[in-house]
Amino acid sequence: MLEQIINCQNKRTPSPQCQRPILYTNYASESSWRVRIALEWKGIDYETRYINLATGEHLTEAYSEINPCRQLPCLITKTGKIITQSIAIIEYLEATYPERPIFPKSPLLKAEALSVALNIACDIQPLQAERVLNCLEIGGELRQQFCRRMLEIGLQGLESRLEKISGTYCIGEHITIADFCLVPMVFTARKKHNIDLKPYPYITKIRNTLMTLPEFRKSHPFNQPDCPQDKKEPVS
Ligand SMILES: N[C@@H](CCC(=O)N[C@@H](CS)C(=O)NCC(=O)O)C(=O)O
Repeated sequence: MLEQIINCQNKRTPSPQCQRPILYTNYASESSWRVRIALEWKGIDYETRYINLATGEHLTEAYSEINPCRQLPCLITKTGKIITQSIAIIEYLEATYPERPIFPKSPLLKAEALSVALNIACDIQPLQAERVLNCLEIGGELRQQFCRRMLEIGLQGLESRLEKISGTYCIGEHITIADFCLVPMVFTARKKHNIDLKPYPYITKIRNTLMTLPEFRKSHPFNQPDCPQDKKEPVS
C-alpha cells in the first residue's frame, strides 16, 4: 500500500486507491487522535493505515516517502495529496467538508480556538514526544518527572485561560478545534503520565462533557483496532 500511495503522489493523478481519504495513525498518538475526532465529527468516510510507533515503523524509509518528518498523523486526500501536521489536516477538513463547522465565524473566537489548539499542539504535546525525550538522554523516573512538570505548567496556563473563555466547551457553547486538541492531551496527562486533574476543574469538566459524545468515544485510543488487548481499558 505504501508503494501505491507513493506512485499515486509521483504521478500526481488520483489512483483507485486514493478515492477515500487515508489516515496514517496509531492508537497511542495524541496528534492522530485529534484528526480521528475531526474525521468522525465531519462524518467523513476514510481508510486507516496503522503505523506502529512502538516498533519504529514511522522511522522506516517506506514511511518517510510519505512523511519525511517521520511523524504521525498523515492524511492522503481523496485526490492523492499528502497532508502532514494535525492542525493543517483539520483545517483542510474544515475547508473541504464545511458541514458541522469547527472554526467559529467570529474572527476573535476563531483566534481563541486556534490559540488553545496551538497551545496544546505546539507548546504542550511536543515536550512529551519520544524524539525530544531521547535527545535529552534522560530515562526512568527523571523522564517521567520532566514530562509531568512540563504538562503541569501547560495545564496551569490552559486552565486559567479556559476559566475566562470557556462555556460548555473550550470556546463557549460551540465545539471547535480546541476541543479536538484538549481531549487527547488530557488522555496523555492522565494515562501516560499519571497527572491528577483535580487542580484543573475547567479542563476536567469540559473533557468529561466531550467524552460523552460518540465522535470522541469512537476515536478514543482504546477503541482503535491497533490498540493491543493488554493496553485496553474501558473508555471513561
Ligand atoms: N506537530 C505534529 C506533531 C506530530 C507528533 O509529535 N506525532 C507523534 C505521535 S503523537 C510522532 O509521530 N512521534 C514519533 C516521533 O516523534 O518520533 C502534529 O500536530 O501533527
